[in-house]
Amino acid sequence: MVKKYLWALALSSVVLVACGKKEEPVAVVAPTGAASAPAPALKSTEEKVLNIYNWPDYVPAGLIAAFEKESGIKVNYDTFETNEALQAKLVAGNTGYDIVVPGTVFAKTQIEGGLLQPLDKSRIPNLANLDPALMGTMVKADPDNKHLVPWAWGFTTVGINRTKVEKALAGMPMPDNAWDLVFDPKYTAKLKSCGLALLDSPTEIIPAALHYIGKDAYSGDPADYQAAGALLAKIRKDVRLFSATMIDDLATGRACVVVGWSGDINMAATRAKDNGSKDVIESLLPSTGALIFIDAMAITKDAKHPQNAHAFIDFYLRAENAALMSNEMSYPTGNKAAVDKVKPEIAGNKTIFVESAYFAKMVSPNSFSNPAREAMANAYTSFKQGK
Ligand code: N2P
Repeated sequence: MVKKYLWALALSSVVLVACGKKEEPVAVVAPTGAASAPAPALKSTEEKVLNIYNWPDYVPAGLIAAFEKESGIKVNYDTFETNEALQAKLVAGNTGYDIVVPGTVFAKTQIEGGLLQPLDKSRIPNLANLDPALMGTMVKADPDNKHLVPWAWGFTTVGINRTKVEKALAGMPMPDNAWDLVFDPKYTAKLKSCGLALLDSPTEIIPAALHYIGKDAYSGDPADYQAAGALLAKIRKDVRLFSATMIDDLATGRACVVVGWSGDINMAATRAKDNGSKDVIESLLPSTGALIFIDAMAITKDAKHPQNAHAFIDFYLRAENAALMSNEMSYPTGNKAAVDKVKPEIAGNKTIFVESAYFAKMVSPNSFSNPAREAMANAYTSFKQGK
């Protein structure tokens, strides 16, 4: 039985097989820290306000209200659509935000640049609920796990409205590698009739293109960016949308094939059904692997309400709240204590909690150096302008 979906379990599958335990269903074990009641979080002495800046469609309904009710802290919750947008705000300074949620691919240079402050872990007892394997991979961006607490992880991949795609392909078989649907002109020429949409962000699209042509998605070589640009130029005329509203674009039929985020594609499927559509919307698992991302909460260097920020982080790390995120937003949680609270249909969805064999194929997040980000931005701008 291959049903290993937690970050830790996916990584440890080899060990399980070696121990001859491969027939056992995966037991999701609560970490020892979660079983005993954690020490209560320290009280905040600040004005009762907290300013959060997170991605859209990422927080379960009612979670913020529940925190406000319990803590008496008023939360102002704003959203940003790309890592680039958050980066620009942080670099400009005086964001007014206490908590921000960068992808780890950007967080490394943000930490190095002093834009984020170290956490006071004595104020976050529920850190014990986190999956040590995931935290272990995050040290690449955040040595000693001093600044970042995972909100969710997921992957950038290809999403389709299968009903519309099959119609547009008119008998042409689906490719083995789903990335072909968005990067091979043979397919995009046909799919442009029902709508190809790409995330409107250089650091989402260029790494996927690099990976498609067999290069390191986090390459530091300018020549690789030229090559990615050359690939993208060939599909430019077939792109309908550079999108910041992917869930709706897919759910309402503005797009039939996208490069998007796994959970958003799954949310589009649910939204389409809720709207009464019979079309089948799917998040695909390209044979050469999708690109993993990890988004993490961090406290800005000039946060006015750091104690409130710690209180919210601890609140979010309660097992039931982290599970709610997976259940409602279709992203896997990095909270190990939450996993047995995830609904079976979410835990069993292989495009949310992927199986270990597929997990092993995916591209792990790395960090973009500042020059690499610049190269990406340039390649992307030329692509978008069609030059
Ligand atoms: C938005 C999820 C953001 C994932 N719903 C990409 N960082």
